[in-house]
Amino acid sequence: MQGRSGHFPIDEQRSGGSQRRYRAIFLSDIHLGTPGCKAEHLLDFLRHNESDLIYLVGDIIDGWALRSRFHWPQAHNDVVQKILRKARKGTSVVYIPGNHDEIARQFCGLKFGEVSICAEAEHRLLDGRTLWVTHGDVADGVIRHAKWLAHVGDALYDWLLWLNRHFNNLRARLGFGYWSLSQFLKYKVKNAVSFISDFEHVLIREARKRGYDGVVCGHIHHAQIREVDGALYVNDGDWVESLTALVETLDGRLEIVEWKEILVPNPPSPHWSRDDESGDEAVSVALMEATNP
Ligand SMILES: [Mn+2]
Repeated sequence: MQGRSGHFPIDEQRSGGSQRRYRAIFLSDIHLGTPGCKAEHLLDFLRHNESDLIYLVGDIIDGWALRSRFHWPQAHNDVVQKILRKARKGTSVVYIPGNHDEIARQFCGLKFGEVSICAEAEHRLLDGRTLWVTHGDVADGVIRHAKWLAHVGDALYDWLLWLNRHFNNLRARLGFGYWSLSQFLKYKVKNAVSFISDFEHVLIREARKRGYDGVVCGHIHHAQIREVDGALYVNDGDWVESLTALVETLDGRLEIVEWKEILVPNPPSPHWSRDDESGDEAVSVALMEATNP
């Protein structure tokens, strides 16, 4: 067993070898507050990866889910805490709300602790190209014009994830590995595939119109780096199914990092006040209140 004293012993014991450093890390669709959120995987990722910049590209805290059922285990607190701690130690954190945490959009232009909240951002790659950073739900006509439809889609998706969990418990009992039923269905369903391609084109067109060389987004839970119409389409994935982050390496390459395995099981649980005397608690409470009015 690893130490669980609440003082991040593993971080400190870790020699430089297993820690990676990047120019920027992009995370989205974490969906804290839902049972589907793989907070332990994300925590493990955050322990092993540092960067000058972190972009939180929307759907970080799931206000829709919290409104109907409050689900907030310790690991979800730990994710918030870990990000705030990085911010305090010098990482610039930019939080771009998505549609599930749209309630945070009222705070755009403000700074909470070291976290700036913006409706969208520009990221300049090492080679000078500029990327428009947005959650991506602006491209989604369904959500913009008929929110109830999106909610129905959401309920179906939650049900699918629920089914997926039980299905995989059964697989595990029979000695099979993890296999994502929901991902499988998503890529098989023709409509979903054409929706993904429409989504890409809409965002690329908008990025071009605004004078960017490409876009970084999330929202559709499908990580990808590719050229669309001569521009760069980059999606950082999610922490519900694909467990992916987007990184820009120190030499300016964009990569998708998958974190399907937890390298350090039973991570220590940090406590608010012990080694964090600044206002993290107030910020977390404010964020939780903002998403759960
Ligand atoms: Mn979204």
